Amino acid sequence: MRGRYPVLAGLILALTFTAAASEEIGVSVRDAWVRESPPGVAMMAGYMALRNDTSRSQVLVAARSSDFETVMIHRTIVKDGMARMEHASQIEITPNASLLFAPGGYHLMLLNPKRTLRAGDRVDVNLEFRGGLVLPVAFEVRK
Ligand SMILES: [Cu+2]
Repeated sequence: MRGRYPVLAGLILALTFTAAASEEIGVSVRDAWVRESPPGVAMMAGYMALRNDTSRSQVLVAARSSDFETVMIHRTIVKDGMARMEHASQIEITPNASLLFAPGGYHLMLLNPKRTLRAGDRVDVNLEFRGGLVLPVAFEVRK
């Protein structure tokens, strides 16, 4: 099942500005962005589209950024009409599938920024997958 396509797709993605790809793990990210927070709010949410072009499951187990004290993987769920956030210790991306981090669903919870981040700024986040592999992703701060 592991043909040339995942490698080729990885190379093409690596050449575009916002995309990050790792041939080693065959996982890529596009449209990575962080929502700008009002002044004084020490919490931001990060969104992205993750793609697994390998023929096996990939498991995201952690995320880290030197711009934040803490980064957690969260999921917003609505129960009995109330929205709340749940911590996800790991997220599986099934083979040849995409997983969306979007408002109202999965997001990276970025806590206690170490510098002021405004629209247009860049935040570097390392996504860590089971097996010890790390995928660096550049997130753009947007309004
Ligand atoms: Cu959250």
